[in-house]
Amino acid sequence: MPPFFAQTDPIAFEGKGSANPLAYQVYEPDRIVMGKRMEDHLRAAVCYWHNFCWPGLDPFGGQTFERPWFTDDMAGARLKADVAFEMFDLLGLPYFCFHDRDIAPEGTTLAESNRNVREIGEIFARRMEASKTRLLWGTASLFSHRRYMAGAATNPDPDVFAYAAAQVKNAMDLTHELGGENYVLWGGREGYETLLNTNMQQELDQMGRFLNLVVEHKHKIGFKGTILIEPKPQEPSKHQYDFDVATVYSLLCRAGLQDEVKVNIEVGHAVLAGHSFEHEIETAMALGIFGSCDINRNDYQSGWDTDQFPNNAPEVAIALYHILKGGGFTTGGCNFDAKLRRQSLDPEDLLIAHIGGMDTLAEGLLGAAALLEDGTLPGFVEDRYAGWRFPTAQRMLNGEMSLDDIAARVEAEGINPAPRSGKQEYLETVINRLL
Ligand code: XLS
Ligand code: NI
Ligand code: NI
Repeated sequence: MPPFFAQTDPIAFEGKGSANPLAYQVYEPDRIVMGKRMEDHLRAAVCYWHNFCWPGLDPFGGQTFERPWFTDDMAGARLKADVAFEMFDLLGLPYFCFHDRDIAPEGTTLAESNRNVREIGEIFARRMEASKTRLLWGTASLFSHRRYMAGAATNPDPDVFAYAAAQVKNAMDLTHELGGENYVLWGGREGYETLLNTNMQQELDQMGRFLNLVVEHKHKIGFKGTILIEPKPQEPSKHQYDFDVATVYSLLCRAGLQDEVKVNIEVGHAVLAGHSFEHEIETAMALGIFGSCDINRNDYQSGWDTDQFPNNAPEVAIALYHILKGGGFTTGGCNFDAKLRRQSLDPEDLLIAHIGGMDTLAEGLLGAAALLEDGTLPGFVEDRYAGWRFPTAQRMLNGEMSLDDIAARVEAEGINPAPRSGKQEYLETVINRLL
């Protein structure tokens, strides 16, 4: 097979100021930042769907990209797998991610679809022997086919629930065999269009059972990776049940799975939910369910999930500051769930987009490390809560004191708290000085 990309040498680090668009300017995998290699901090992944499947359509126009593998058959799927690994090797990034339907066409029966997926899985396994790229996560597309138009796990028809479960089993088994480090569930159509035709309690029960089936299967096959739910508030449904991190946590508690499942937080989805990305990260950290990230950006004006490549290093720095402060990634990483704009037709645009994204992440990582190493910010927060370290405060927190006890103490000691400045503007100047 002739190469798809004109570029044949792996993308190299050339440093800031290089005029070569096909070189990293900041991302240096081996550079040590806070005692750890950049590559190991960021654990970046290339996604299959936006790069190799999306044809460039928008609501008013169809395909803009011409790719030799857009044939909808197994020959095209095999070619696509080869080009995918060609790109992974050029970029030298450590991970990739896929949906079952990204990698192989749907057959006439589920058995045939599963065989197609497994055949491409064998190509992946072979290519992974010679490539450094590993699988960050696999997932199943339970949202594209019309059978899922009213939901997968939350469909009113139990046969759809069963079909989705069978599809997930195949995708999980393949993810496990390929050494995937996580398995993702994004509830594409798990939500509703109108309450007029919806039994919400029934649908939430179904969703809880489905999640438990996934976790039971994970333990049955000995999959050591993390099960992740990816929150998103709307799109495609008017309302999605996995709206944001806090909503997912309530679903997990209802299903008894808060210690089994974590979240994959996407930047653009946080924005659609009316949150900042760092809000979602910090919420997940506080609830003990932080897992992984889909790194992209939304256009702040459009109100859609525009899935653009990240290009704002200070924004990324704040997010990575919260991630590093919380201990960094374990099985998770930064998956570029991002696509080209539909006018970016050239194969090299795929490379340039990832290179720019990686440099933004690397710059953000350096910024996050600067904030942590300087210590002003974390020190200020620690100091702000220092009163809670005293024994009397601890006794209020750990349940040793009742309302009566606390009220008596306030009277006896004449407690009369003096308000302290929150110093927001000062902290904002600290950030601007360091980033
Ligand atoms: C769509 C989601 C999807 C998930 C994987 O908005 O981001 O791409 O990441 O199903
Ligand atoms: Ni995503
Ligand atoms: Ni998205």
